[in-house]
Amino acid sequence: GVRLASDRTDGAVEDEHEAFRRDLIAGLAARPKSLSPKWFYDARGSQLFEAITRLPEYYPTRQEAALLRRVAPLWAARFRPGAVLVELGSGASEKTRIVLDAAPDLAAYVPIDISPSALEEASARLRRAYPHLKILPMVGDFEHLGDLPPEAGQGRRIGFFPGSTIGNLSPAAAQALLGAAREMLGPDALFILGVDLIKEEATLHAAYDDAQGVTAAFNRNVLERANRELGADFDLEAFAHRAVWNAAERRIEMHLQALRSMTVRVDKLAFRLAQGETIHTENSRKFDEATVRALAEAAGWRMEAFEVSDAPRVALALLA
Ligand code: AVJ
Repeated sequence: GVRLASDRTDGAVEDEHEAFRRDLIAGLAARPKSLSPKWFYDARGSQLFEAITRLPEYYPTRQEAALLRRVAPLWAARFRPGAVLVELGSGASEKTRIVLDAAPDLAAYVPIDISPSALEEASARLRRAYPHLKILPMVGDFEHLGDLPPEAGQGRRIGFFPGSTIGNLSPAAAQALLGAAREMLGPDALFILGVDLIKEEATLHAAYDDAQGVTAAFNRNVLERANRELGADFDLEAFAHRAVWNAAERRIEMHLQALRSMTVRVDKLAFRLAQGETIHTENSRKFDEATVRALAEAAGWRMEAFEVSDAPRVALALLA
């Protein structure tokens, strides 16, 4: 589950390696082979993701930041003094500043992220920039939300889940997450949700297969991480990065495709890959307004606003 970063022990790191090992073994044994995108975000993967957000082809971060600058002052008027901002998958917390600047009377900020290094660096930077804000970082997987720390206080809770990270989840898992967030944040909460919108395939494809190969390095890093942390023996050169638009499921899929047949070892286990076989590493679902509204309502929220950026278009929804 999610715990305060300050309470993290070496045992937590071991637990995480164990969970990665179990998931990798199950994913390599499955057909088709797959691995959860949450394993992308070790220290190196979090850095590579930050590099992706600055690529010319990767429009979502820039478009969402511009949109957030437009809507945050309007939406922050509803926060009330003493409110608590809770961000799921906070990473480098760069967009957070736009919300913090629009809401100077927030009492606390609770960033939740799976990468301890990204969380520590982001928290240290924010403490310098916002010395009067209580910052309570929590390490963990946003799909297993627990309770907020009592230090957060009793103010109105504002959930913040930008970046279309919800697109990584299946429709059922996305609904479960929004439902769990409503439980955690309480019936009085607000929730700001960022989603990427369906658009021309070429634009989507370029965003997930950039010319400099940063997304390819990000995808391959999960194999490098398995070699580093679990002693696996993936030959990185033997895998190609693939990004494909699945029109029926309305999602970009990332895969690592074996360029030759091979055997990979993890612990004492051996896994065969045929030439051309892929490990499916990520889904990034794309949305339209009706889908977001239906998802929010199924999870017990009401969609109060849906604001769209300039092209390439992304959206921010305000739920209550
Ligand atoms: C952080 C999950 C929103 O799906 O666009 C970026 C991750 N993957 N490039 C996304 C990602 C490939 C990103 N999310």
